[in-house]
Amino acid sequence: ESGEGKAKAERMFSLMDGFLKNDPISLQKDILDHVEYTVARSRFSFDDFEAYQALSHSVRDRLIERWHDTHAYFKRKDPKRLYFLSLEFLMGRSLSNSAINLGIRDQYADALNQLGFEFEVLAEQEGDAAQGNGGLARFSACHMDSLATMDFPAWGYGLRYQYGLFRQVILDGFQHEQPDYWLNFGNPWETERIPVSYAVKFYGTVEEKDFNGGKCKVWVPGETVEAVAYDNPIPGYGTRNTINLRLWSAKPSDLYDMESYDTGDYINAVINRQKAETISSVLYPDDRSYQGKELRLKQQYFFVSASVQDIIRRFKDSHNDFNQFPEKVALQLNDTHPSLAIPEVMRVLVDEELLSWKQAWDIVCKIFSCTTHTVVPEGLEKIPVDLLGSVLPRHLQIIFDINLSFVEELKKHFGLDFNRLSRMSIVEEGAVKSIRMANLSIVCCHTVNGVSRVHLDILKTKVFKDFYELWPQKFHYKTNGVTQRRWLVVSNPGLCGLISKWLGTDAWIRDMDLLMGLRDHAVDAELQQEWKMVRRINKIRLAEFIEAMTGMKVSPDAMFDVQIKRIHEYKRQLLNILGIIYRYDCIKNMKESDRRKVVPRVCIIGGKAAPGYKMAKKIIKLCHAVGETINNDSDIGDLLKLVFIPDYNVSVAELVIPGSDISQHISTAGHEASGTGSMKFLMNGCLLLATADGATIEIIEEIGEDNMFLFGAKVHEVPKLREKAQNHGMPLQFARALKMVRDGYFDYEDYFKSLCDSIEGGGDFYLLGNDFASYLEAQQAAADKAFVDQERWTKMSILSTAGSGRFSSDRTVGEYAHQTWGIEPCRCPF
Ligand code: NBG
Repeated sequence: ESGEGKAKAERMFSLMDGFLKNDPISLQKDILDHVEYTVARSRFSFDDFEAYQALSHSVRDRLIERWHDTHAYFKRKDPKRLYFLSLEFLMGRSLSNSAINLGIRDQYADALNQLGFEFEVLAEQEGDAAQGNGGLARFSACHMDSLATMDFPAWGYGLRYQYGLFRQVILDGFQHEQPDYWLNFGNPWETERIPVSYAVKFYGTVEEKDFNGGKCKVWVPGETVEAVAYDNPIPGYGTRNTINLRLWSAKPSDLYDMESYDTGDYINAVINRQKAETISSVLYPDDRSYQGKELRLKQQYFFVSASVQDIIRRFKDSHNDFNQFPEKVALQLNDTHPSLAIPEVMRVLVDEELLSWKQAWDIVCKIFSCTTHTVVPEGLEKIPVDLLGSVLPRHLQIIFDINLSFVEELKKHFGLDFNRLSRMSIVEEGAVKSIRMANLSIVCCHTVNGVSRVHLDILKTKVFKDFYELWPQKFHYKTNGVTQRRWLVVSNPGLCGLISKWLGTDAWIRDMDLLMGLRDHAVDAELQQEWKMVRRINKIRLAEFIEAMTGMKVSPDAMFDVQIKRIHEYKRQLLNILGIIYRYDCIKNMKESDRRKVVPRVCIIGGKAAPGYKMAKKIIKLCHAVGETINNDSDIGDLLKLVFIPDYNVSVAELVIPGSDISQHISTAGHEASGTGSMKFLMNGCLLLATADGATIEIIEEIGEDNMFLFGAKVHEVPKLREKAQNHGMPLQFARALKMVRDGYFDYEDYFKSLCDSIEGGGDFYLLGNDFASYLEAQQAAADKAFVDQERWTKMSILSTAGSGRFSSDRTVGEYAHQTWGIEPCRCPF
């Protein structure tokens, strides 16, 4: 630094109190200051919500301090950075997670106590940030936490939706969707960065200009929208590093078009400008189908363009040679949603930075990697060429050019195998000519990652078979993980304390493999006793929550049997419900003496259905209809209850998972790419009832088949069984349960008809009939029996937690960093 700069910095520092202090008095003063000056309430009178606001601002101050230090340090060290691009981040609440990662949750709790407040109560005031649908979006959130904790120089980039995932309201057993205007109550965790904004262009035409004796392309846009940055600090645990999740919000651009103003219709011109904001207004609520909508395309390009501009600006701040770009930048595409980043980087490098096509393509091929989260070809995104050409004319040209060289390469490799060429081409011919975003990604990314071992097998042998034959070296997998900070430390403090006590350390919070140490104590009577106690307290908490949400009283002595996740036919909530009907029918027809042997169960189901997904909505209604009958049947009493938890989201999961005895992950084998819900349950010592699908196959390797309840067809058996299902009848018990639905035992028989037909008339694609007998077996012979023997059950529970270390997202992120991104930790000194 120059002498002058240094003197100025010293003077600034002398004016500060030094860094923020975390003793109880300083924290109290801080909170009260925020009550007075930020929330603008009097220190002498404020309620829980206002206290929450003040508290979160006080936490945020500490985050910002570390954020600054981290980024100054990154700037100084200039390491290769990872940019994680995702259209969805399902972050949930921030307060507890941030305070815990900063290592000052207990200090805050003390400080608040002295002010007459309780930390947990205030934490309940926070709404969920639901900027995503399901697994893919939690993947982003867990990765951010692990990236920060492991000191990786990383940034997250996404879109700041005004409306997150819809709220699910149940009326008479039917799902209704309500908008989630989550910003209504403010969002203390974000910082708007007005100066960090970029113009994003749409529509218009591409013109050719003479340049340096040659030609160059100039895109003349028809519309310009401003992208403004909102920064969300992500603190690591046990480190000063605090990284950034930068979400873009759309604002009308300053570059207004003169024409509309000149026509004199000022009011309409202003209103039209305002429409720019719709780009970041709402999250698409489907997690598996893409309709090729214009708004969706604009969302994708909007966040990609702003992010790429930001990344290139940061690079150019300290470099002037683009050949160094791949040494400094890794771009990770979360599924194909951000894959427009590929033609966008090409466009910027060729049209704006004036690199040659070849130079640019070499760079692009070194920086991109992607992860895919789907197993079915129907899940892959396609954008109609007409639409893309109208919204992003220059990008369409670039994609065509990329495809041209790609097809040439294919011809060299495979000869004139036109079937193969047409399957692999980035451009799909047909009634609607479209761009296949997955093909574009594979062509350009140096690595394509699956999310579990079996998922990679499916990609190699089915979905991307052709590509695998061409570029086997590109295909890899990194089994998913979840962050133990949120899914154990935040959500299950009781179990956490117990684990640390028995391991003699809390180092497992940064190193999950240490949990294996619990194996030595799995049959220790004292640990078993304490373990049961903690789990019981969690069950009581869950029972209270159920009563508050649904008015239903359930006994914590019963077995809590849980299935919470998006509602999908392949996830087979219907199998679960038919199993419940079967159980109900059995109990109803039982002799009194047999009844006494029944293990009482509370079956808990929760999850949202995409608003346009009719079958999924029928499954929700069926669950309610069956629940209505069972729960009000005096013959059944407490032996069986069926609860649907409405509006499932991250914070509901935090409460339900620690209180579950058994959890179901029962997709038809070969359909769940990984499944991460199961990992959260596993960590919390909840036993899994599962099919051998996705990452469950790897969970079995860690904890052994004996410690879970496994059933159903295996991945390789499914195709044959499907053929058989077309021609064979259903097993008797199954047919009986289904018939009860058909015959109107639960009313609404007309409404449920198509649901029944999808199994009986439609060839039972998801093999419910086939797996039913083994499902019941797993439920009765295994689960019920094991539950009665609490000693064995508790041992299985402890061994589940003990074997969950491999399913930490720290392990996953470490593998990505090392094998895919080529980045190193960059730890900011304290
Ligand atoms: C989901 C898969 C899950 C997987 C997560 C995270 C989407 C679109 N896909 O099996 O269904 O665990 O992604 O990889 O959310």
